[in-house]
Amino acid sequence: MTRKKVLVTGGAGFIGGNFVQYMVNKYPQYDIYNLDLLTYAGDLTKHRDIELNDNYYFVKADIADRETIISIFEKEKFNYIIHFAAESHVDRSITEPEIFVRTNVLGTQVLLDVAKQFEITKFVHVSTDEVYGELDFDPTTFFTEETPLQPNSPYSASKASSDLLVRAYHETFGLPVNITRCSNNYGPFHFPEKLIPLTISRVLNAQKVPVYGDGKNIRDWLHVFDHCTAIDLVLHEGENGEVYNVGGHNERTNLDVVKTIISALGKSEDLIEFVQDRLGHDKRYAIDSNKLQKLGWKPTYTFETGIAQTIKWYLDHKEWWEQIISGDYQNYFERQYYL
Ligand code: NAD
Ligand code: TDX
Repeated sequence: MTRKKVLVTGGAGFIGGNFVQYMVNKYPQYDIYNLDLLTYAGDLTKHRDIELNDNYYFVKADIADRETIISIFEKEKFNYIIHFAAESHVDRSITEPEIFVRTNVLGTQVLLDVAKQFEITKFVHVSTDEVYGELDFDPTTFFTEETPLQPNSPYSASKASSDLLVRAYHETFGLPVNITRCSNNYGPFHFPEKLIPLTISRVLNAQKVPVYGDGKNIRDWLHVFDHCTAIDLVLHEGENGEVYNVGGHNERTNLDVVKTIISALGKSEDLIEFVQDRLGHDKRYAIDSNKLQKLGWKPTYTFETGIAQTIKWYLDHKEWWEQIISGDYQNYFERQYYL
């Protein structure tokens, strides 16, 4: 059997990084190319266990740099592209929207063009439930693949724009694409600017945990491993042109999440500090993933098992997150929170 070449963009980040490790280990018959610009969110130390594997390669490149991307595709004949690379943090999109348009919209368009030019056999675009906007607090309502796109933040608007381009390349050029839209991920190697790793790292350092507004906003939490199995399934079984929602049915208020972590670490709730709300803060996300379940996907983690595994991972990997929060991150944190 001929070996397949798989290009993973953003494989030095949180979800892309977990996906690269999952694929390198699961498919020794595939060559996995991790293409990443190594922005503040990218880090290669997470790949120490696989970097010497015969089927793992790293390429440093900017997805928005057309010439470089074309030259990489001229050298390697990729079969599949799994596109994770993005600016991913909502708060940063509120203060610096421009880079979100450049990376998430223009970068995706460059990749679509080369995917078309070099006739790849599948392009999986990893998107987010945030493109659907927000739900109210009625627990019987969910985002389906038919929910209209109504993004509220510059981040989600840039992701929705990229989704529309992916759809258009399928409709216009017949490019074999899928779009996945998942809920909030958590798990190993999550960058500590996001709620769960921010809370774990700050509680472990006996520092205040900033909760936006009244803490009643709801997110639907999906363990990153379950997200990886979903993308693997869509890559191999997804019907071209289709969108698949990925979600865990694990809705929690932000305050519940923070209190669960504080209690698991045996610390006091006095660490909670309510701070000014995020601008345009979406109230609630909740995913209906029936379509993907019909394709054969089943999550393995509940929120309880997943959060316990994640807290243990952060306890066992202090050196990883300490190296991250000791650098440039400090300046970001002070600008963002004034705590
Ligand atoms: P992340 O911020 O942890 O990682 C992003 C990666 O992309 C980094 O390694 C970064 O260096 C790289 N990158 C940024 N700009 C680049 C460029 N111009 N060229 C090449 N590489 C570049 O993000 P994440 O949380 O792992 O999210 C991955 C994808 O999943 C994103 O597309 C995001 O929109 C989507 N998503 C994330 C979540 C979540 O909960 N984290 C939920 C839904 C969807
Ligand atoms: O300090 C904080 N305090 C707080 O209350 C931070 C960072 C967040 N929050 C709240 C805001 C959200 O309601 O916690 C919730 C989760 O926030 P984030 O971790 O920033 O995630 P969110 O904005 O929901 O977006 C995430 O999920 C969807 C990812 O960052 C996106 O990339 C993904 O598309």
